[in-house]
Amino acid sequence: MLKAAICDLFGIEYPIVQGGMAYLGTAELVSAVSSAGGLGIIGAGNSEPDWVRQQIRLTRQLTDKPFGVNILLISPFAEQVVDVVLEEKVAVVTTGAGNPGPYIPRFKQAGIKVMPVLASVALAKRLERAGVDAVVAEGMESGGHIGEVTTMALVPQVVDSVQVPVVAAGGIGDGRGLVAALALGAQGIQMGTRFVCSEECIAHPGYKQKILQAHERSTVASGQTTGHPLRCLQNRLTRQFQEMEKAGASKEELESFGMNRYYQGAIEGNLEDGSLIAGQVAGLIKEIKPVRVIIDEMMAEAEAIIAGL
Ligand code: TUI
Repeated sequence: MLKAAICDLFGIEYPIVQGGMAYLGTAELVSAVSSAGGLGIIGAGNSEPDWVRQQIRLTRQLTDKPFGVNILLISPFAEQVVDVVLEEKVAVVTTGAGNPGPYIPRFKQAGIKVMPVLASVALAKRLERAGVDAVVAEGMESGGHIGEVTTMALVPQVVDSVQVPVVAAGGIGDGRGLVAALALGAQGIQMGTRFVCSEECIAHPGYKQKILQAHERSTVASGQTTGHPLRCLQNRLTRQFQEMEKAGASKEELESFGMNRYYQGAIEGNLEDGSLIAGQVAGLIKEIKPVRVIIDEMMAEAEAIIAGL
C-alpha cells in the first residue's frame, strides 16, 4: 500500500489533499474526502468567520477523521478566520495567496499543523525557517490564483530546497499524476478541479458540465497586470477581462470588475459572466463521481503503475 510521510504527519490513509476551494470546500466535500482517507480542506475564501466556524462544526458531525481549513490570506476576514481556527483547534491549516509567516507561532503553539500553498522556492525556504510542517508546491497549471512556474519544474526545486515534506499541486487529476508527483520527490498531491467534479461538491451543475466538456486549452490565466493572475475556463468574462487589460485598464478597474465573480460562477452557475475556476487538468476529467470512487481509483491506478514500472 502506497504510504508517504504526509500520511503519518496528518494521520491520513492516502497522500491526497483536497485543495481549499472558496465556496466549494464545504463540510459536504471536506467530510467526504477525509472519510475516504484523504485530507479534506474547508475553503474559507472571502467567507465570514462565522460561516467558517459553522463548517468546521458541521464537518466534525460528518466525520471523525482529520481535516483542515484553508485561509485565503488576502481575505478581509483573514485575521478573524485565524482566530476561529485557533479557537476550534482544527488539525491542519493551509494558506493561499500570501505569506502566512506572522501567524505561524500561534498555530504551532496551539498544536495545529501548518502547510502553506506557495509557488516559489524562496517562500518555501523562508517558511521552513518559520517552522511550517509541510508545503504545497503549486504549479501554474492549477486553477485559481497562480504563480509563474509549472508543477514539473517547481516541485523538484522545492523538494531540493527544504527538508519538510512537499505536496505537489497543479495539473494532477488521476493516478498517473500522483505517481509523477512522487517521482519528482513529492510526498503527496493536492487536487482541486478533480474534486469539483465529485457528487459531493456543491458546485453548480452547469459549472461541473463545463469542466467535463473542457479540453487541454480551455483555461486561460487572466489578470497578470493586477499581480493576481487567475486561471479559469474561458468565457465572456475572461474575454472581456483580457480586452480591458489590453486596453490598459488600471488595477483598480480590473479588480472591481472581477469582484464577486467566483460565487456567481461556482454556485449560481453564471457560466458566461462568472469566474469558472479550473486547472489545465480539466480536459482530463470526463465524469462526475463520488469522492470515494475518485480516491480509490486514483490509488489503484497509482499502485498498478508503480508495480509495472
Ligand atoms: O491561493 C491559491 N489559489 C486561489 S486563491 C483564490 S481567491 C483570490 N481572490 C482574489 C485575488 C486572487 C485570488 C483563488 N485561487 N493558491 C495558492 C497560491 N498561493 N498560489 C500562489 C500563491 C502565492 C502567491 C504569492 C503564495 C504566496 C505568495 O507570496 C507573496 C508574498 O507575500 O511573498
